[in-house]
Amino acid sequence: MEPLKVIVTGPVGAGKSTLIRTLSETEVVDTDAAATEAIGKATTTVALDHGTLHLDGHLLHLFGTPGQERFDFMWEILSQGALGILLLVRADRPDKLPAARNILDFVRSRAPVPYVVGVTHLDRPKVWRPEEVALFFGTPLEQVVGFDPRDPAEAARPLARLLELIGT
Ligand SMILES: Nc1nc2c(ncn2[C@@H]2O[C@H](COP(=O)(O)OP(=O)(O)OP(=O)(O)O)[C@@H](O)[C@H]2O)c(=O)[nH]1
Ligand SMILES: [Mg+2]
Repeated sequence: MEPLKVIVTGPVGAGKSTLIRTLSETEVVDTDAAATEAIGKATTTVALDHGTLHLDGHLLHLFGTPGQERFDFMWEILSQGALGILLLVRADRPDKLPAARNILDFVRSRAPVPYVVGVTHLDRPKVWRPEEVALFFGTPLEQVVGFDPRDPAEAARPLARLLELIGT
């Protein structure tokens, strides 16, 4: 089975590493290090996450990026050969959507492939609905999926949608 490379990207704390830990069928490689800035959590990805998953007859290799801009050279490296992009954004942090758009534009300029916007933290107060996130990105609503990356029953949903868009 030809592995299909998917890049999981988005701002700090969106849930990229969480998603890969929830879904991976192989031992996850992560590179979380103690956060040196106040980012609302103890650790942050400094290079990449890697995990694998069988989904709808495909073998996916998931590569998670760092969220911090100072590691943007990794966005470049991890974009190479990606066949799909999953951009994660927090529904309760609309102030971070411009940073998310910056990452999406960067990755799509290197890998012009289908993308899905995964909206996390929908259980929190004062959230943006997926419809509003879709409007922000100018993305069709069917490319925007609300889900909880901590929940094994939901975590594969945005990836299933991405596979439909890739159309393999
Ligand atoms: N309440 C809530 N918490 C969530 C949700 N999704 C993820 N989290 C939590 O939010 C945090 C996300 O952290 P990470 O998975 O490290 O985020 P990341 O995107 O890898 O961040 P960086 O590597 O720092 O860029 C974790 O503490 C998760 O448990 C959600 O839908 N709701
Ligand atoms: Mg991470």
